[in-house]
Amino acid sequence: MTIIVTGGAGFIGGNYIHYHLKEHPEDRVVCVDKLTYAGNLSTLAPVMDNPNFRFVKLDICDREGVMKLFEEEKPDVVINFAAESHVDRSIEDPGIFLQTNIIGTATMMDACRAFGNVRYHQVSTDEVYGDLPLDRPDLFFTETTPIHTSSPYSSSKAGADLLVMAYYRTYGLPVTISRCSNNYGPYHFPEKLIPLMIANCLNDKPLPVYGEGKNVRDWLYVEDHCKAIDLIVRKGRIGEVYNVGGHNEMANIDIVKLIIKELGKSEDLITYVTDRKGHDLRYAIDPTKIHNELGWLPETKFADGIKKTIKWYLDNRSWWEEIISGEYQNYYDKMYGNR
Ligand code: NAD
Ligand code: TDX
Repeated sequence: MTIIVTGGAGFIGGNYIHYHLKEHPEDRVVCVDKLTYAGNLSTLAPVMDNPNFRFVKLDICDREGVMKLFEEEKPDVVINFAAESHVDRSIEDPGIFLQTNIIGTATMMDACRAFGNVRYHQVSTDEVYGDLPLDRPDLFFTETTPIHTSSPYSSSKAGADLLVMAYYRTYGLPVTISRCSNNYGPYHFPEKLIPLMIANCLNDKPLPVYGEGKNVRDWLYVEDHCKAIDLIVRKGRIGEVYNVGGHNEMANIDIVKLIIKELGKSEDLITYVTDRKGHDLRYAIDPTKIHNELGWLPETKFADGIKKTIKWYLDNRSWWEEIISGEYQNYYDKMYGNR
């Protein structure tokens, strides 16, 4: 089968492509990516010479280009990872989030409709459910939790999810949606909490913790997310939403302290900075549905996953050093300079 993976030069899409070509070497994988600041071709270097892999530099909002690609490739499946993904950037400038995350999703689904109702999977996020209070550890997001977003990013992802369900109901497009908790692992762009803290620690730079560092995220090793998506695409029920998460909630400050300890640095590096606007307090996924229906369970424990991740950043310094020495430095100065 031929599968179009959008956003494959990014963190999760890139890991997905590596996973898919390893698990299903008989499939043809076509990666569509605009190569924004978050897209890195070096992430795909290990598969560039694979005859079953093709990279196409293309914006998912480019209707003509997308239709032409569908004509050429006649895909059986589309998995849409492409998105503007960073909450802080969405607070600074929401426009591109609406464009890529909503218009891009509609464009990909229109192409799926135009070419015989191609199977479509939308990679969404737990952030569409908003947040949970810190003092109610008994509460979790289920697939029926109401959409209740906080940031321009999560609102754009929620808008996309609503469109996906509308295309299912109105046109019968065969869709599924996965809503995953925070991922970590190799190829994670160093603007996000875990890779940013690893990179800063290694460079003995201050570790900027928002607010008091008490906000809680539910962390999942990226390969476990990739396995869940592959299962949903092959065995999931059409028209359904599946939450993906591994019951691994941690406060930000505890993650930062753990990274400091693993790297043998001092907690004096921790710097508390102005909180994120509208900062979600706690995310926590209830993964019962995907476990009961598809037998999915996370395989990597956080204690092992974080060690593997830190080792990857130590072994692949050139991957992230190149990023933080370029245009990203301007972003960093702007976001953290006067915080
Ligand atoms: P990322 O920012 O690392 O990668 C996004 C990729 O999409 C980049 O390669 C970028 O070049 C590409 N892209 C952006 N705009 C594009 C466009 N208009 N056309 C084509 N390509 C475009 O993001 P990520 O962390 O890998 O997230 C992937 C998906 O998973 C997103 O949809 C995100 O909402 C979702 N998600 C992420 C997490 C997480 O913890 N990172 C958790 C749950 C869900
Ligand atoms: O410098 C920082 N200091 C800090 O305290 C950064 C970058 C983050 N934080 C905090 C904010 C959050 O509480 O760490 C937590 C995690 O922040 P991010 O890595 O920016 O992730 P988050 O906002 O939780 O969103 C992520 O998970 C859901 C992804 O970026 C989204 O794409 C995904 O949908």
